[in-house]
Amino acid sequence: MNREKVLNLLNDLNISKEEYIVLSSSSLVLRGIYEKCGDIDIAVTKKGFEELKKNYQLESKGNNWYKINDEIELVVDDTVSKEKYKGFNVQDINQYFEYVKSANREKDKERIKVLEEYFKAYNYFKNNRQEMYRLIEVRDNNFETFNFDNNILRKVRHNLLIEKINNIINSCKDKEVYVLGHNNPDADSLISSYVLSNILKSKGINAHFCILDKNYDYTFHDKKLLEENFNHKPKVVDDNRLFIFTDHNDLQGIKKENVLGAFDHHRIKYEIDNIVEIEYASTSLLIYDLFKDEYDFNEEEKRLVALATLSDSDYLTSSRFTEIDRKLFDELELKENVKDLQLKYFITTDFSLGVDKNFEINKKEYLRDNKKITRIQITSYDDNCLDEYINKAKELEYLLIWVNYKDETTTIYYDNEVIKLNYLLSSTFLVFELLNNRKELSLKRG
Ligand SMILES: [Mn+2]
Repeated sequence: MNREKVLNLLNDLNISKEEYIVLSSSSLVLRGIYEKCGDIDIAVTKKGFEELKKNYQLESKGNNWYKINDEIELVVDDTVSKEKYKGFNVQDINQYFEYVKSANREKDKERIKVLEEYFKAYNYFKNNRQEMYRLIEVRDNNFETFNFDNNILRKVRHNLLIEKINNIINSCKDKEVYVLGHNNPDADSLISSYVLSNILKSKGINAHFCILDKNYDYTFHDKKLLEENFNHKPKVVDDNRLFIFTDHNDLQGIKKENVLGAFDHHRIKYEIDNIVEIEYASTSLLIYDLFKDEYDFNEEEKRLVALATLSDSDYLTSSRFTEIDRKLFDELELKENVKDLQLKYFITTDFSLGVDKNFEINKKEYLRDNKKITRIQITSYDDNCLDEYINKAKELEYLLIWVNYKDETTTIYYDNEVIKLNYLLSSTFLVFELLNNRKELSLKRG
């Protein structure tokens, strides 16, 4: 049987998930490391055994082994070492590996080979922290730059990711933890921290959704969206708590030892040890994807995840929003029309404020090749004021990114050069990449 079959059989099994452990080859199929297994073996506690006796006609096979049906057998045994896998208890993979090696059975030869290959790659990434983070970050579709077979990479990545998530969740056990987005939170920050705090609570963790008592003003471009759609009040706290970060992974002045982990979709800053960072359109969508198999997202949570994703992807127009994101977004079954929501909540630059004021409120500082760059981002439905803003950027020596959402064009001014793009490019990071590539090209030509 394959993974899907194993999952279905386990989900249909009438016993509480805490009272059994999935064993041997079936546990490896569940984790995506083996393709197939003959049947499912589980180890159950005494309590779990009583549960099963009530629900099934068990057939004894001797040595504490029983047959539940043609597909599942159990042993009453509470000495197996276990790991968590998406809400299931599974046998510790190292314990299983030692067992198949020592059992020395003909049928295990192929399996040992598969596991040896798996562990070779697994240990490589375990011992190279940056490589491990890079592997986790790229999702399953972008393995070109790694020196392992794609199939192995997929398995290793999946299990390293599960391990990271488990580490973060285990570090929260028996503690009071505060889930926090970034300063001046936007929709994705608030929604991801709210949803993650609910998920942690469902796992018995004393978690709160919070904001700090400073820099807590909601960012202006999501204010209306949040006011009309998000009526959950975060706890306002000082920074002397235990935190889980969402939607950012820099310390922002918080002590490193106070941060148990982070879930994010921005580049890793290596300021926090336990981090799950993957390139999704929004952190909320990332959290949805990581936990949807083990947490039942309610209608409101799904809608909020969808709204956060709209806000973080310029209403699904930005290059950040990929085909894989689209599939996940569709699963959320948002009932409203995206264009209608965009018209209602997408705040473009208010030109009545005047050019000086807009340069003041839309600027952000970046470091590029050790040079400080101030960038201004303008969003608009026309290019009426474009020339005026280019002149101002020239005068102040700023980088200007002008995004026209009606024509779906972008105009970039930098260093006395105007670049016109016939697509939307609102990420400053990607604009830097584009500028870098142009510099390389002109160097080559020159
Ligand atoms: Mn975000």
